[in-house]
Amino acid sequence: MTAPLDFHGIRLYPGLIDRPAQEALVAALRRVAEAAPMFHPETRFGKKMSVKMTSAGAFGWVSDRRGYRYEPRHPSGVAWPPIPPEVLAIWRQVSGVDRAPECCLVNYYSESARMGLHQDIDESDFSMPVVSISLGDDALFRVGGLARSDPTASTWLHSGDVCVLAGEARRAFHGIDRLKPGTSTLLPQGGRLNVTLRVVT
Ligand code: MD6
Ligand code: FE
Repeated sequence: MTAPLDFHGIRLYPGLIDRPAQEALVAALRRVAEAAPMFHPETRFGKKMSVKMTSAGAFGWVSDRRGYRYEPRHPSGVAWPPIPPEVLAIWRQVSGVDRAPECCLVNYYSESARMGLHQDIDESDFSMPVVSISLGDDALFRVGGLARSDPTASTWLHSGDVCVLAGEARRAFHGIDRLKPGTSTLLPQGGRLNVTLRVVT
């Protein structure tokens, strides 16, 4: 495995996952979504998010009018399915920590979906990294600093790229400004899947 690039403090592994492995990941994520169907979360202000989400693992990330939080069950009441082994293998390859992830959040972006600038700060141990996997269409990823008003830098994430938020960058603001539709043939219906892995407790 080649050394990661440093993008604004984030470790970026361009093209870490080859096409056959990407296809295996998509198949595994489809099985996750069969057990725990994707849904459009609402923000605590009652506005639907543009991405659809589901999770695997001991905890899933949910958001509704009560706010956002980790929950041990899908909104339907079923337990989240286990994190697929193909996904765990990527965590072991890049995370640099001995603990296993407890949440595998799966986000689906249609061509018009986006993700506003945010921090991942709902977890209790910030010495544990967040690992993120991109599948499908290219996405413009923006990364800033620890304050929302800090300067930001942007880069395109491609299918098969993996990034790791660790150390100083663990709590950096980040978001997805837009997709570039039609840039990948991985997902027959187009769009983009993003998987983020986290230790929650
Ligand atoms: C996305 N990513 O790539 C959104 N969070 O669709 C994230 O929100 C993210 O890429 C934590 C760590 C890495 C990420
Ligand atoms: Fe995030």
